[in-house]
Amino acid sequence: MDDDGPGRPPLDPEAGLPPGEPGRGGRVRWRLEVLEESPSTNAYVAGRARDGEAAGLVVAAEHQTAGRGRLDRSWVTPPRAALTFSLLLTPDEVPVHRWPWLPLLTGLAVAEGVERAAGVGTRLKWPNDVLADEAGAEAKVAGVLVERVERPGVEPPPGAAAVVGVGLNVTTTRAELPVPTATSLALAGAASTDRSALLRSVLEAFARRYDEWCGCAGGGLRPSYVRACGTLGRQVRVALPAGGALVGRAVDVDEEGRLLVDDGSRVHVLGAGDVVHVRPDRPRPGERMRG
Ligand code: BT5
Repeated sequence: MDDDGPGRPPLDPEAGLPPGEPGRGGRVRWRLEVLEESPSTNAYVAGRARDGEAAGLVVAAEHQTAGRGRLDRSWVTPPRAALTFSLLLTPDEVPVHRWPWLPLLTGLAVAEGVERAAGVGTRLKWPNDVLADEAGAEAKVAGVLVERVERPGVEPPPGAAAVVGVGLNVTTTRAELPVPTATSLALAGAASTDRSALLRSVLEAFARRYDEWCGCAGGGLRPSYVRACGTLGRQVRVALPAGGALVGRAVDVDEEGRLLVDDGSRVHVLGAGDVVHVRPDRPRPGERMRG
């Protein structure tokens, strides 16, 4: 991989780890592995989970060749221009109905890590997008894909594992981005595009939010998410899997991570699996959107 130029150094496997005491709350002990190339870090980590790997594995790929989004969509990134990584977790103590919070808390951790390491402010788009401003227009800088992996043969039986995948565009140029609705931290005016520092910062934020979620401390998580979520308070158009759309105001996210949309006659409760996508129905005054 010698065609990436001096602006795209490789990830430093050591510098990518939070120093000293990973996941200070103690639930996660990260072990980072960097692959030069992988079709999909989510698929790779899911395989390791089925083979009995313990929680805390972090796999980052310098180049992901068949990255996956939700609903069989794809995630496209040039070599070393993005962070593409997946985490393996076993949140045994968290009841299944609270699992939909995982992508939300991951988005929040990405937002917090990016703000801290790159100085780029972001907004979350429910359920799994992180948006940044490029030249005054809002665009997707990161996406999250959480998959549940059953592993019946694994001893001791910890139940299902969660694979948490993050794709974050870092130095990707406009010409390299796969869709006009995408942006990168560099295009959004990042103060730093050091991917190892970004990974460390996101892992630190994730460990904190994950501990909150596992501990059911709940306290900070939902209010923090609500503050960071740009979907709330907006008029949205929700594309439904069976076809058709629901138009209304996104009013809240409930205890189970579902989006509440008020269409004027009633409030609809939507899980991530109930929607194809959620788009602003019309921009706010003075606001532009890409694509
Ligand atoms: C997502 O899906 O946003 C989840 C993306 C998760 C990617 C990570 S990378 C590490 C791990 N391993 C994997 O295989 N996946 C995870 P979704 O909301 O379905 O968005 C997919 C859509 O985003 C596509 O249909 C494109 O329109 C757009 N897209 C594709 N590549 C993009 C990029 N690099 N930046 C912004 N948008 C992109």
